[in-house]
Amino acid sequence: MWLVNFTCLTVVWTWCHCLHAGMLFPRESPTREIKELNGLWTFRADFSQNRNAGFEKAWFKRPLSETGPVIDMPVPSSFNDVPQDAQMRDFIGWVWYEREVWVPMRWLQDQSTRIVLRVGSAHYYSVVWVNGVLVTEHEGGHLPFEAEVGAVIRKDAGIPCRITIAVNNTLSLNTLPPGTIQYMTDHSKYPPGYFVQNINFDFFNYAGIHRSVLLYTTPEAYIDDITVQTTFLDSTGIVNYSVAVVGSDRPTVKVALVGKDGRCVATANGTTGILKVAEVNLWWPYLMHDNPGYLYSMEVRVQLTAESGDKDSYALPVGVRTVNVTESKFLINSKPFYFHGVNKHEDSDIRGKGFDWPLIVKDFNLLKWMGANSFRTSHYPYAEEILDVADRLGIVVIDECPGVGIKDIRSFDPISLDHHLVVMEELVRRDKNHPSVVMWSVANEPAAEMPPAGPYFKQLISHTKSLDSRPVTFITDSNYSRDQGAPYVDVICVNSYFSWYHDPGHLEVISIQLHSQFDDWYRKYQKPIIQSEYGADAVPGLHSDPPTMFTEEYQKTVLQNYHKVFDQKRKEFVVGELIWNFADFMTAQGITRVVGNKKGMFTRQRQPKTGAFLLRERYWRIANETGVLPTWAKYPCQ
Ligand code: BDP
Repeated sequence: MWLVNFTCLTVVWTWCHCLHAGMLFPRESPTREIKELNGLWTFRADFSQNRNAGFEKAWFKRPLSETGPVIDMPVPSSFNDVPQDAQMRDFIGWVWYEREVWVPMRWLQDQSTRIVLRVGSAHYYSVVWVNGVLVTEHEGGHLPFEAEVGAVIRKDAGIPCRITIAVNNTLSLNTLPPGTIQYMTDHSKYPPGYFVQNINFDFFNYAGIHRSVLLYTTPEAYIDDITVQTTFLDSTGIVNYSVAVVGSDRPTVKVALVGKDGRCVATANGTTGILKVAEVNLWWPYLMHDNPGYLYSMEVRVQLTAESGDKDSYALPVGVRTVNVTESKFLINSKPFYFHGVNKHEDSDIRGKGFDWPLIVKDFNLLKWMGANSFRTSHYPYAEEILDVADRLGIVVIDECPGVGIKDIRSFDPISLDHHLVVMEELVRRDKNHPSVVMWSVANEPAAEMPPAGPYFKQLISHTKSLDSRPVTFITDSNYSRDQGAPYVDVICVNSYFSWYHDPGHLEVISIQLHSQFDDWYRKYQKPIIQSEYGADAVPGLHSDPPTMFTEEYQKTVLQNYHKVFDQKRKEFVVGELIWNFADFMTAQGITRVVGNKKGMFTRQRQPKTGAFLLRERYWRIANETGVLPTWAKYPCQ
């Protein structure tokens, strides 16, 4: 089918290769430069009947403005809400982005400079050309991809370099998240060729180039990847590292660990090794220590011989901490950790899922204000920059892949599984070094009761464990006795909406149902449990007493009823509570959504509802009770 026939594009690479190995976040260093390509790009949506005109007429071969009308489109941003046009908002198919850029002469003249084009993320399927030459393709939103483009650019030195990116947002049974295209063939009801995109997840399928596009350089012999794993023994921190170097057979690798005060605390040589740090400053979560989020800088230098100067250098932030799970506890640095946090979305007015620093900083300020110590990246990986901030602030993260809405039995086939395995590899490769990331989530609310779910999740979870030592979970809404995936996870994460989707309006049943939920799951699995979602919609400004559904009072009362049970069960085996949701967010239109999902503690514009104040009191109280709250952070203090 034309909308999703991505594979026909695959070609034999002659010019450049896709990078399958390391995916270090681009950082400037004495040997690396970055040129950001954010700003206004030229844009056209392909409204042709088969959505394939761009490929048939080779729009990538010439400037986009020469093949038809174009409009301005900001990058990064979702395209949907930017034009004043309902057709664009709900567009399905290929959209085309283009930007011309001057590449610095010195990059081109020095033949040994590698020039890499990197897209932070684009949703969903992307094809990239430079000066009309195909340089890479990538399947999946939310994760970065890149291609080495020096050879292509050098061929046409002297003219600006033209970057064309075609992005297709069509979801099929084998994409993550899955979806289906439905053609409406009853011509008494629909015009010829009419189709809709069906999805089984509850957020708007925003699309476009969502994160930064960069050109960056490395030397020809370069640090391709770094992996660290940390632990500690008494007061000594231990950092096991390995460095992958490409472009040199026997490189000399020197590693130094530098503290916040600029003092070097450990050194080592070689592509693998151990750094030992006396009197280590451990990485602690926010509100668990006087000095949360302590990061060392691991400075890696590569020389071609022991005598030569630095060929390449890269500084990786490193937090020294451990994560362990027992039958009833989640331990960080061997101390019990209780998640009092939120589920989020990358979502805001106009930009949709587009990366936006003011929004990100505001959200972290709100988390700190609330006394939240954690969030889950529901329902897909968030921007790397967000994880960097979480590392620095000590906010703990459950890192989720886009395995959301897997409800159709046909999506449990080998093609989907293969792709799901690749996505987990890309996710772990990207996020493995972030101390804030304490657990991987492989999916949200899959149809775990279906027979194929068992083998599917067994393989997915064991593959994820083979990539990294962190605990792995998936998020369930199934009954404990029918869940095919739970036997393989380290922590049970349960979503439930008592008195909302079940027994709507009956607040009085929350307590009994929540007790049963926890006791049933624990009896069956003896694993720690996180309430990974709970909540109720509240239209801001809507009030009623006694509480009725959709009012701020009802939302608050649902939370209070849940909290009473959490307070009993957290003395036993419940290790966390994550509210659904941090803020209101956009969804597809439907009769259960009033301009989006309104379960936020904050509005979409980040103003607090009544529930936000309730959670704030609670989270600071919990932090106080643990007895480790630093002196600077007593509530209410700010
Ligand atoms: C949960 C889903 C979440 C939804 C939420 C809701 O995991 O994505 O937004 O329900 O309906 O089951 O509000």
